[in-house]
Order: sequence, then C-alpha cells, then structure tokens
Amino acid sequence: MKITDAKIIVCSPGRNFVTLKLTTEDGLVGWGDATLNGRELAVASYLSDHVLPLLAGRDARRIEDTWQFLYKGAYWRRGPVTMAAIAAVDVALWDLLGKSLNVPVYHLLGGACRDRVRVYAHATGENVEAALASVAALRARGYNAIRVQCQTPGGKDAYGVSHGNQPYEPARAGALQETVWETEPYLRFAPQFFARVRQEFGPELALLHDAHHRLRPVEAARLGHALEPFDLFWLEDPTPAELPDGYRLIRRHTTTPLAVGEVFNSIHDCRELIVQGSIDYIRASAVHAGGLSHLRKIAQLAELYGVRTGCHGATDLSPVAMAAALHFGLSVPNFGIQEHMPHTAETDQVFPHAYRYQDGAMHPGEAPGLGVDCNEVLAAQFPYRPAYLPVARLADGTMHDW
Ligand code: CS2
Ligand code: MG
Repeated sequence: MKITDAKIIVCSPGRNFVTLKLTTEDGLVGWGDATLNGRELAVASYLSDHVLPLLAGRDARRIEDTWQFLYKGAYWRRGPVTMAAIAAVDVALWDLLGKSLNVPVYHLLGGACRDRVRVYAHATGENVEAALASVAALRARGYNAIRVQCQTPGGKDAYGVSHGNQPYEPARAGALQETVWETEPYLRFAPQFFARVRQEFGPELALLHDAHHRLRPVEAARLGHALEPFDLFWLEDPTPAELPDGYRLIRRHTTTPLAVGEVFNSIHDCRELIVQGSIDYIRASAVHAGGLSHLRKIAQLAELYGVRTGCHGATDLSPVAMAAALHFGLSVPNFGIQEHMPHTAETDQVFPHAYRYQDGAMHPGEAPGLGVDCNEVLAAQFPYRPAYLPVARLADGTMHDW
C-alpha cells in the first residue's frame, strides 16, 4: 500500500488548522492534524519542506517504522513542531490502515475497553453568576464533568473566559494580546468561587479547573489544599511542568488530583512526573505528542503507575485530532476523561465526521479509519489568518506564563 501523494491543507474555518492528506496507490486517503496553535506555519513548513518529500513510495502499513524513521532520521529530536509533524503522519497512517481493512481505528488499537468516552466541557464566566449559568447550561446538555473558569473580580482577560456569547478561542487574529496576571487575587478568589459552585450544584458534579501554568509550586500547593473541600476532579497545569520537582512539592501538600501535559510532545516530558507519582492524569494528545503510536506508549507507561489519560481536546485540535482522541479514548485501558470543546459550525462543515456527543459522553463511530474527512473545496474558502496566543505579564511588566 504505497504512499503516492502527500499534501498540506492550511485553512481557517473560524480558527487556523493544518491538515495532512496522504493518498495511496489504490486511492485511499488518510488525514492527520498538524495544528500547533499560534505556530501553525512552522509545522506546515516542517512537513512540506522536510517530511512529505520522504514519504513518496513508503508502505503506508509500516506505521511504527515510519514513526522511527521520522523521529530518529531527523537527528534533531522532540519539540512541539517536530512532534506535531510526526503526529500528523502517524495519525494519517492509522486512518489509512483502518480504511484499507474496513475497520474503525479503535479496533486496530486493541478494541473497545468501554462503551463510550466520558467527556468534560468548558463553563466560563466574566463573573460568578455568568459562570454558574454556564455550568447550568452544560448540565442541561447532559455533561456530568465540567471545567469551570471565572474571571477574578477586578481583573480582566482571565484565561479560559470567553466574552459575550462567543465560544472561548485564545488565539486572536491581528495584534498580539498582552494580558496582566495577578496571582494573589486569584488565590483568594478561587476557593470562594468553588465553594459557591459546590453550593449551587452539589457534590456529584465532576468539577475541573485549569490554572494554566500560572502558579509557582508553593502557590499551587496552597491552591490545591484550599480546594480540597470542593473535591475537584482535577486541578490542571498548576505550575509549569519543566520542573517535575515542583509537582513533587505540590503533591506533598494536597490530595487535589493533578493533571498536566497538554504542552508535552514526547514520553520524555511525562516520564518523571508519572514515575514519581506526582500526577493523576496525563493530558498529552495525539496531535502534539507524536501521534497515536507514541500516545499509546505514554498511556502504557502511565498505566503502570495508576495514572489515567485526560487528553487535551480544545478547539485548536481539529476534528481529525478529536476523532483520533475518541478512538484512543475508547480503547485505552487507563482512560480518565476526554476534553470536549465543540468546534464551530464552519469547522464541522469543513471536517465532516462520524463522532457523536450524547449525555456527557462521545463515541468515534464505526466508519472505517478515523471516520473524519476534510472538504478541500470548502477549506479553500477559509484562508489562513495569522493569529497568536496571548502573552501574560505581571502588573509591573514582568513576563509571566500565559
Ligand atoms: C487549555 C487550552 O484546553 C485547555 O485545557 O489549556 O485552551 C489551551 O490554552 C489551548 O489549547 C492553547 O492553544
Ligand atoms: Mg489546559
């Protein structure tokens, strides 16, 4: 089953996506997502200029060998750009294999370990009442796990808070947005806020919260401890994870479950945190961490240490990545939960897909391969627009983690 054509489609149906299309000699098409939010063109170039020319003539069924060829053959290993490029090829090859055998990808990953994939949605609010209303609306749609982000009173441009009734989309076209971050008001507000959420919605609802790398380890330990009465499902990215020791410190001070890893791009980013027992959920995704082949290895390591998956699934991961995540989530034994940020209608039109949401869970469907397509004619109507993630500074202008 030789690869005869490979191309990149960069489009922007509501936000930018980079999609890889592989075609085989018998006319099968496989899709991969290569979207790296705010750095899309870097991955498009890495693929177009350095990877796609190497794929022509390769046997599409040699998935692991292709992964090793692209990883070891580059000499310069790891990093978000390289691993997103490898991921796109890997996911497209799994799509092709499923199509060639006329089975959904989850069958190739060992078959279903569950009937459906539990998902969590995003509730946001510029104030407490708006955030509570957002939770209530998601409850009404059947979600039983909800991430809640609320603007700290007196602040602005809080991470994860959408404005108006627009879905949250951090990357913005045009000028780079600089936001101001203040830790102390947030540390005082968050426990009060979650006390209110629990009072409003009771103990059963799974509540998640994303600190988005903003805290120093001891601040994160303080927050985790203060949130213990509210029994969070997880506290995400409490501190930048380049320092695994920081997670060990947090772990010593709180039983609030910890989730990390959406910015990870290989098992080497995850290993120490998993082996040290410092985290409860690993958030690495099939699009940023080297594809399904590598994500499976991360999950297998995590399984040995009782760590569960909680894959990233924001809107900057395309429906191709969402489909891959659902096939993975259906089949991985140590599944935790899957993030679900519904895409815009435009995106869903460009990327028709078999996956469906129902009552707080999703299923990838039974279509051969991933069960997702890319309408290239429609995609061409939404050309790329430069858009960047915001940056964060402290009030005195010091650069901080966004
Ligand atoms: C977030 C994302 O989904 C999440 O947990 O951390 O919104 C993240 O900020 C974006 O995916 C960055 O592109
Ligand atoms: Mg996050």
